[in-house]
Amino acid sequence: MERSLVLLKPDCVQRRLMGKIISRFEDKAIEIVAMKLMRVTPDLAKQHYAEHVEKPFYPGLEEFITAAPVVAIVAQGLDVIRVIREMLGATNGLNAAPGTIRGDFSSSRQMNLVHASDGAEASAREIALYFSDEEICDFDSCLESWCRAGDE
Ligand code: FUP
Repeated sequence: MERSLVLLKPDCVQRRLMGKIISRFEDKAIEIVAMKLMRVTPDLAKQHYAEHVEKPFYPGLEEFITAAPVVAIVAQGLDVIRVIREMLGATNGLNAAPGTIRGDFSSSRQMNLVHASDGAEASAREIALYFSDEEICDFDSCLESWCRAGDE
């Protein structure tokens, strides 16, 4: 089982798209094991986007990500990091394929609705930034035996 840190960004919250996006993950039988509405502070933004802090677009990115609440989610499933990245589509909504979340709902590079970890190392680092161990509620999913075979 793998975990990914997913953020429904301020544009997703403001546009009332939270339910639609969460439904996509639920429809795919991805488990949600932690979720909260919260505000990203400038300090948290700098930690989250540490690789981008020196880039010219960073000030605008920080302003955007701190401008309204986000929904932080820990998603769990087989190969979930790759699966969710593919469900999101290309970073820029204008380039994202139709059928992907960004392809269907975003027309922007910055306002691309959802963040998801891009690898196992990023996932562990990002989950620790947003959640304490106590906030993660792993549970036995009653759907599991009907969503994949036992040897998958
Ligand atoms: P992603 O991995 O798809 O989240 O995208 P990146 O790590 O490349 O970028 C992080 C965020 O910075 C993206 F959500 C979009 C934003 N960004 C800009 O706002 N302007 C840029 O020129 C590049 C990225």
